[in-house]
Parts: sequence; C-alpha cells; structure tokens
Amino acid sequence: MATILHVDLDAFFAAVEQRDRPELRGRPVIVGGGGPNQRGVVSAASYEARRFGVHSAMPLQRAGRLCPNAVFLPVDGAKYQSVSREVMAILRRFTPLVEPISIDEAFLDVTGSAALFGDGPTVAARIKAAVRDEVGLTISVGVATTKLVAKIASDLRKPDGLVVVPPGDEAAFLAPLPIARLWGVGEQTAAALREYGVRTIGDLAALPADLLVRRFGKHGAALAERARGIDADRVVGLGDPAKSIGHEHTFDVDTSDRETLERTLLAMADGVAGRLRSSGLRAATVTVKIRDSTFRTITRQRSLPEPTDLTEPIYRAVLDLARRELRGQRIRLLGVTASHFGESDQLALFAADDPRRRRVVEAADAVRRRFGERAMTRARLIGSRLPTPFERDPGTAPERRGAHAADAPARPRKRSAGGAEAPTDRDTLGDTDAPDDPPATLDIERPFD
Ligand code: DCP
Ligand code: MG
Repeated sequence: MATILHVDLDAFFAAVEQRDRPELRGRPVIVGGGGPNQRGVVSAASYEARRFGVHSAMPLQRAGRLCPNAVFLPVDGAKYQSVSREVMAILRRFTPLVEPISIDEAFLDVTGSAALFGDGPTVAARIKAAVRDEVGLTISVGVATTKLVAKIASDLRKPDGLVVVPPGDEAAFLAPLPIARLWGVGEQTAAALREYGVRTIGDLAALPADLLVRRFGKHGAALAERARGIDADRVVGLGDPAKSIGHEHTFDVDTSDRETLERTLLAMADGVAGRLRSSGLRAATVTVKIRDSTFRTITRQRSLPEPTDLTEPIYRAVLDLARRELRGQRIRLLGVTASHFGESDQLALFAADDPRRRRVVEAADAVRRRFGERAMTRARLIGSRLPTPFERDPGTAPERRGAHAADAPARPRKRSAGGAEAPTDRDTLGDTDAPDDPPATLDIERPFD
C-alpha cells in the first residue's frame, strides 16, 4: 500500500508578497499584471481577497470592483521560482520520489520513508513545519494511498490544511464531494452525469461501471475507478541522483545540414536545461549521442567546469563535442543528456553564474509555465519547424498539460531500420527510459576531471 502526499502552497504568489512585506499581512492582496484599471487577469489572490469573491484567472478590473481596497502587485516570476525551488528542495529531503506538477505543488511517494521520518501524517506534519520555519509560507497537504485522493484531500482544508485519508477509507471520503472535484470531470461530463442524477462522487460510484462504459467509453471506465478512489498513477521522481535527464531526436530524413543539426542540439540543450530547473537540479556532466545513417552510434561525454541548469553551458559543451564528430555524414539521431546531479541549493557554492541572466531565464520559465511551452522560444529556433523538446514538460502532470502537449504518442518512424521502430522524439529520465540499443562505441572525455 503506497503512501502518497500532495503538497500545495497556499495563495502562493500572494503569500510570498505578504511574507516579504509584513504591512500586507491580513490585507487583501491581488497579484497580477498592472492594477485594477489594467487589462489582464488575477494570478493569485490572498485569502483575505478571496472573501470578496476574487480568484485566479478573474479579470483584474472585475477584481478591482469586488475588492476596491485590495493591494494590487505585479507578478515577480523570478522570485516565486526561486521560492518554489527552496520548497522542492525541502520536499526532497523526505524522499527522492518527488514529482513537481506546477510551480507550487508536488506529489511525494513517502512509502519508503517511514523508517527514517515516520508514517504519512508524521511526514506531512514535518514538511509543513519545515516549510513554515525555513521558507515562511504555509502549505496544505493531503495524505492518501493514491495521487487522486491525496490531491483532492490537500485542497479540502486550505489554507494550512492537513487532511489524512486512511487506507480503505478512499471511497467513503470521496462520496459526499461534488463530482467536479474528480479528475477528468469537466463541465460537459458533469452535465451528462446530471442526466443520471449524479451530483456527488458517491452517486457516480453507485452507477454500474458498464453503464458508464456504454455512455462514455474508455473515459467511463476511468470514471468508475476514480469514483472509488482507484488510481494506478505512480509518483515519478528523479530517483537516484546518479541518473540522467535527456532528450533524443530522430530526424524524419537523415541530414548532414549543419544548421539543422546545431539548432537541434540547441533545442535539446534548452529542453534539458528547463527540465533541470523545474526539478531544482544542476548537472555536472553532459553527453551527446550521434547516430549516423549507417546506424553507427557514438556518445561523447564531458564534465562541465561547474554544475549548471542553464542552456548555454550545456549547448556549448555538446556543440563542441558534436562538431568534432560531424564530418558531413548523414545523421539519423541526436541526443543530449545531463547527469551527475546535485540539488541547486547544495551547489550554491559553485553558482558563479550571472544573477541577471538567471533572472531572465527564470522569468522565461514562468512565462512558459503560464502560457505554454511555445510562448517563449529562442530566436534561433523560430521558424525552424523543429520539434521543440521542451514542449513536453515532465514537471506537469499529463492531465494538466495543454492539448497540444497532451502526450501525443511518439510517432513511429515510417522507415524502420533494422526492424526497430524508433520514436521521432523521446525524453529520457534516468535509466527508466534507457536507449534500447547500446552505443556502438563509447568514448568518454573528462577534460576537467
Ligand atoms: N497562477 C496563475 N494563474 C492562474 C492560476 C495560478 O498565475 N490562473 C499562479 C499563481 C498562484 C500559483 O500559480 O499563486 C499557484 O496556483 P494555485 O492554483 O495553487 O493557487 P494558489 O496557490 O494561489 O492558491 P491555493 O491556496 O488555492 O493553492
Ligand atoms: Mg497553491
């Protein structure tokens, strides 16, 4: 039986502002764009502002009418990003199985942490205390046997909530709640379910599963399970810090075009760096993988002068490694992998990068998180029609991803060589998704060792 925690910061952006400006505590604070006379929407509303009916995604002008005494503040993405990293680092002290799903929430699998830190409710209480004492913010935590139930539980007693659903109590816990709380129940499904008199999750659980399957197909089968608290989705952490984060791209047509190859490396370096940042990690080693049209595969590895989570150092290293190998042959596949991780905070001693550059990167991350991965891209990648690896964000749960990124199944390559169907694009996370075919030659360079 797994013990899963869902952790979500309370009124995140607004709470950070109230933390940093004590005069705002206890007052309605609305974070988002300009002021109440500006276009744009509310990013976050403090709980004091919510009493007036203000909530995220509401137009600022409407928020201004509902709550004229609120203090309106602009979004400071870089600041929230760095606070988010501090919180994620605290979570990782309790288990390596931490799966961030947005800037302010994460799932943890603490099944294996009991001997060290206690049972689920104990770990939850310790995490709440650590975030309060070390970061100065309150979080709400749900403890359950599944992600689905833990997430619903964390939302139930906000702010500063702790809701524990003991094993076996899942269905009873869910029964009285409105069906809108269930994953996969949007307005359309809710309206269709109302025709059957279904208003609560308990009503849904009482419907025969085969009726749901007849009415909603596969989705109906999932609904029947979820209504009973059944959810097989596992927490995907980075696991062993010795593992890696990588991306591979197989070209539709093998190419020797230098510009295409280099832009692909840049896109992949960018994607890998973004995934490092969203995981709060820096990598000390990068690897480039090159497979040519004859299937000759090489990997070249290099230690970086200092651990990083930024695109440029990763790109510079892989470009240099690749340039030595690209001599006009037609290339079938390129891959970029980062490994030898440490948490960003532990590596702060090494952090020599320019803080201004970091702020720009973090602001871009915030924009991508809010508006989708295509919202920001490097000038060099515009119009390249290259698949952008960073479109698939492992930091966002599939059900929260936009339709365009919704796990479009990796297209099998039409021309399949050697009988193997290679995916066009692939993210790799540790060796859980290790390349299926070992490199033909392995050549390790460690110029900085
Ligand atoms: N956010 C945003 N725009 C939205 C929703 C959220 O910019 N439409 C940002 C601001 C939030 C942060 O993401 O502070 C986290 O989102 P949550 O949905 O967790 O909302 P809060 O943390 O603000 O409040 P809650 O206490 O309900 O979790
Ligand atoms: Mg939140």
